[in-house]
Amino acid sequence: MNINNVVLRRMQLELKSPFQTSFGTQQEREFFIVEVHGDEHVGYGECVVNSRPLYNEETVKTAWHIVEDFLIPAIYDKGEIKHPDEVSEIFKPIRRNNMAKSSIEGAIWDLYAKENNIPLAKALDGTKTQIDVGVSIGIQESLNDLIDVVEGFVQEGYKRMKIKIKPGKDVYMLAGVRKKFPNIEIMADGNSAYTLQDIDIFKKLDELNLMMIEQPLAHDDIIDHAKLQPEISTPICLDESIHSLEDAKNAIELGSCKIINIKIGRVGGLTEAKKVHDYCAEKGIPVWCGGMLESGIGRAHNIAITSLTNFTLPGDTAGSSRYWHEDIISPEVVVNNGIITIPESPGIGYEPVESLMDKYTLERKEFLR
Ligand code: OSB
Ligand code: MG
Repeated sequence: MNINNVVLRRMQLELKSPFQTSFGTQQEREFFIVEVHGDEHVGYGECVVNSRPLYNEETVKTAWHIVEDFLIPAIYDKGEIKHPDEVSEIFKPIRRNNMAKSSIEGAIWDLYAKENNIPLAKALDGTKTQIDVGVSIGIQESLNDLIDVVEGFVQEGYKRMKIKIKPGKDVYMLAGVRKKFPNIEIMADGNSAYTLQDIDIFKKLDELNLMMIEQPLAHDDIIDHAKLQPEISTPICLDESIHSLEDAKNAIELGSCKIINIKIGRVGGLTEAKKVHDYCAEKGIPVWCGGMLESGIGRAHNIAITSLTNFTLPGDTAGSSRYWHEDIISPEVVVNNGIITIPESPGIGYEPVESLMDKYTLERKEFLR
């Protein structure tokens, strides 16, 4: 692969409705797109970082700085790259900054798949042709509001409802939803808002037949989660705590979780995400693909990795229309009865629309080799 030029675009999209988690509310989604220009094709990646360092430590500004000043130069210094698995090796001396690394690595995977005329899913050795999807629902003002939102997504066919919780908006809200919908798949996401002191809350949630509870305890913890898991029969799923294969190994070894949410950006790219997937498969730990309120470009990468066999649980990869009035790709991501069909065209399989890309671009910078 020859990489002749890299373009960064800082963009902003407006969410259809505000998204509230235990760490804050979001209406605008600021992020950036990486384009890697080869001889004949362009590969696209999305930096799924947020404007503020509330989910993890990176921000749009820090990630842009790392990509501009360290990662692009590292790629240009390397000379020719034959396979995208080499990218994580090239980035190894640079500590963490996983979302920054993942953005450019993802673009190089897309370019590689396009140059080989195969779908990204196939380049990753994915075999599924369709994937099951769920939806992530932000914290709502009232139980009635929450029930209305859940009802809408049940009607649309989503395979599971992930409901965000925080202290004061947990047992009451979830018990109310469970009562109204006795037979649907429900899970909770605590986004690190609790401690072991909250054991009574977890015991009550444990009675609601939830698929899992995602990241209830601290964002950097695996010890307390290992203490909590034996106290409840609902599986714990880790999100924030897992940044690498190493983290996944430690968490599984300690018994901190029974399920892992894989986010490509959080683990530093598709190569590492695949490693986490393969290890979990070996250990009998099911995984699913988490989302970061991506545009269609990041979403396309999520869809591609979900084609791997051990992604057995529905992910957060909802359709474009769940988030945006208009997405920046064509076709948009469509969910039919809770299912997305994996595209068969080369690369990510959805074409960024130049005019829409320009419409939502706040800042564009080119880095010629
Ligand atoms: O914890 O999974 C999370 C969004 C932003 C940051 C963290 C999380 C989320 C979501 C949304 O849950 C998932 C999505 O629909 O993209
Ligand atoms: Mg989460």
